[in-house]
Amino acid sequence: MTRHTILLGAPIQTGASQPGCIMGPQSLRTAGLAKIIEDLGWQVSDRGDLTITPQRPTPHPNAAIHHLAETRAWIDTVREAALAAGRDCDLPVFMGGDHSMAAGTLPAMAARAAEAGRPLFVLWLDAHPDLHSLDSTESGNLHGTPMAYALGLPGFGSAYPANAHPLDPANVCMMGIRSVDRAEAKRILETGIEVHDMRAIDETGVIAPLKAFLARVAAANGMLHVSFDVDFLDPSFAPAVGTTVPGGATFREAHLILEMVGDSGLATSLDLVELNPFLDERGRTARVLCDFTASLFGRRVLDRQTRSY
Ligand code: 6HN
Ligand code: MN
Ligand code: MN
Ligand code: MN
Repeated sequence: MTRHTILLGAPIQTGASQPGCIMGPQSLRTAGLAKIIEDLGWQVSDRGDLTITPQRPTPHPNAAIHHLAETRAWIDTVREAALAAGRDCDLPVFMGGDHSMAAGTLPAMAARAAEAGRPLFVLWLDAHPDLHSLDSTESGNLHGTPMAYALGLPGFGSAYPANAHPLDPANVCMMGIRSVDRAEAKRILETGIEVHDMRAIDETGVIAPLKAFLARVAAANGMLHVSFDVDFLDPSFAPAVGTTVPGGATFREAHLILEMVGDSGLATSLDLVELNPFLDERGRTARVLCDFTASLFGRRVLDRQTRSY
């Protein structure tokens, strides 16, 4: 039976410090994301881009925070549309937008998994753990908060919507981490989240930890959400992101991860976030993201068309 994916754009940039992520979904479309997935034998529907209405500012005791009202509106809008997309296809692709989008997609996929009576697992590919609460963020950039919120950790008060389906930290695996703030480090220890930072990846490679994680997902009949932040990648070949951190995943490491996830057949949803096309070089980063998405959707080297960057 033909498998079906839905592309859903969430042009959010209010969670980041620099503008540009608003163009992320259009850049992925321009790079040919739909056709690339179609060519792999999938049925693809593009549901277009979500929007929010203008918001009146909401104050917060943490004065660093900006665009709180917009972020809340995006969380509500994304969560509802993501849940619908999750019900309507096998593997929705949520095209950000900055990573605050995941404060909508993660709870939505958790709700979807609960409906299906299956646990949700999350593979988090990012330079950052995004474990800030509204109280702990120093930058005030709300793309640093979605994982803390999705886990149901304290520090959000009623500023973000109540999260009815918190993730189990035991079901989260982070790879690529190399920039962690103090409050985030504390939360990693407290929650016991599995974090493979770049030092660990240098020591063990990506294969062993990823295999072990995928085996856990399979054994639990879990659903698997992959949250892919562009800054997971080394900025030398993926420059289109506002929060570059040196020492990221190589093309080969990232490619292998996405192929292994693709081979497992376990992935049930994907975030592509933080692409800032204003910072790209001739569409290079958008094309790299499309390539990795293709790997997740089943493209293998021998099927692969010659391509140059
Ligand atoms: N992202 N921890 C830093 C902050 O400002 O809170 C960086 C956050 C980056 C967020 O990459 O999605
Ligand atoms: Mn992130
Ligand atoms: Mn429910
Ligand atoms: Mn990041």
